[in-house]
Amino acid sequence: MHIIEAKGTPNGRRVRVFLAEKGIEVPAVNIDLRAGENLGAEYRAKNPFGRVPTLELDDGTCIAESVAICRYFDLLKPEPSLFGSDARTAAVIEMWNRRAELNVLMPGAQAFRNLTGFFKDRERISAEWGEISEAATAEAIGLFDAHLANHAFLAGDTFSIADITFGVSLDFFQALKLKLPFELPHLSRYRADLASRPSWAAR
Ligand SMILES: N[C@@H](CCC(=O)N[C@@H](CS)C(=O)NCC(=O)O)C(=O)O
Repeated sequence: MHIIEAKGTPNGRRVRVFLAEKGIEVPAVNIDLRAGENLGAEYRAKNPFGRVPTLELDDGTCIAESVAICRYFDLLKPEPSLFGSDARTAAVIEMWNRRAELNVLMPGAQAFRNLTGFFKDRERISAEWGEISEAATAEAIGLFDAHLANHAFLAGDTFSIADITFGVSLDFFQALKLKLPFELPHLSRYRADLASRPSWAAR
């Protein structure tokens, strides 16, 4: 079993932080996104969407999508629970994880791709769409900050997959210097708490 990934990418880091929380080690096979290794026939046979990470099992099964990979390991090793172990907790975690993916990670990634032109050799980009996406991400982050005023973590008192999605996205966007409200007060407290977890060093 191994994970095909590209160091420095946020989706790969989501899986790596999750595995560190669980205390699970999985070997990595790194590929070069800049060189387009993820777009070649060999990789697309494993993941036709050409994105990383992909978990390749010993029986040849390939599992892509970061959350699907995390769920696989969560079922193999349920403790500590990062997806919630009762109906109410699991639903609240799912709600926040989807909010983090759909309202922060996705538009922020669009801002990154369209403002920096990092993949302009392989996709059409629009600076205007980048700006719209950046503004949408900033607006969503404000809603997260307000929620964090009264909650230690997104789903309440305990750390979950939703915090991995949200916190890893913020770290990535800050490193890229996207114009987002990183200094909001509750967000700053929350991010300091995330950074103090040993798992947060995972890349
Ligand atoms: N929904 C996927 C997204 C995967 C994704 O977009 N990965 C990025 C790196 S973080 C990628 O492979 N980019 C390469 C490209 O777009 O060519 C997941 O959750 O894993």
